[in-house]
Amino acid sequence: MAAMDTLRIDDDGAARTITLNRPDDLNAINDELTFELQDALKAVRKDRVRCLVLTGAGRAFCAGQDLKSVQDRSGPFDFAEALRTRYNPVVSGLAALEIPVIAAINGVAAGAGWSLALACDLRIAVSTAKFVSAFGKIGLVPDSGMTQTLPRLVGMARALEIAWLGDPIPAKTALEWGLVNKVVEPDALAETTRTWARTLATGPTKGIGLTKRAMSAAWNNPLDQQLDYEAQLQGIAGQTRDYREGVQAFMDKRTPEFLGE
Ligand code: T3D
Repeated sequence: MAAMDTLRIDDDGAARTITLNRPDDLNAINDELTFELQDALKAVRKDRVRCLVLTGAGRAFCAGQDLKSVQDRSGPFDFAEALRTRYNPVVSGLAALEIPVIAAINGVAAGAGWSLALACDLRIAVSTAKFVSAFGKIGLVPDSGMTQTLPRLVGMARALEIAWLGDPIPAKTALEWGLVNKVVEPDALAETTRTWARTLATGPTKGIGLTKRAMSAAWNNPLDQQLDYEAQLQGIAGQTRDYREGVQAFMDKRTPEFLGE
């Protein structure tokens, strides 16, 4: 993959970490970062990565749209087009990855930066992290999927409170509200994330990916349809080498060696 200006990419076995790397601007999202992130997600698929971690360099996870760069926009700006070409492919790209995606939230997450964290499957936050909707304070609508992810996680009333009042949500509250899976002290973030990422990257990747597909579809399916969909996906998982290995390892009383196929 070509070197990137705004991202750092590190591999640990089949786990990959993408680090938003504009720490002087709290990893705020400029045009270049969105396009590099789109390319980085395409590379994840191509390189057969089995777990992805998204994190930020420095003291922030991500402060959302780079508000310094919007000053350079001239004339009437096409926000809809900007979202469709810049942010939306990133969010749908994350959702389409049939591997676990973990946000390692190392500090503040605001605006579309928080949306990115919400677009991940699992979230581990440091105890000093805070979450700020930010959109409302500048007269915008939450975007990059936040109007869907937030009410699904916390319910409509809390989602609207977050969007309208805009008060920063501390990590402790985020945990209580189900916005993050785990809160750790800052010096434990790297190790906790590595442990989860290694476990997931050496798991039965096909079954893990199909589980994500099934649970995502469940939002829109009536029960009968979902039961049928589970049966269909089990038909695929049951044909994998990892399923046979899992059963064999159980019989042999040993740890299974999953290859992700
Ligand atoms: O425009 C479109 O294309 C549509 C898409 C929209 C998507 C969006 O994300 S809209 C929302 C954009 N984000 C925000 O409105 C967040 C603005 N920032 C903040 O509210 C706060 O900075 C934070 C809550 C993120 C952090 O607060 P704090 O107190 O920890 O830090 P700070 O002192 O406010 O900021 C530190 C520096 O980072 C400061 O720079 P300076 O003064 O030291 O040179 C600040 O200007 C800079 N910074 C923070 N956020 C951004 C930023 N620079 C550019 N863009 C930012 N979003």
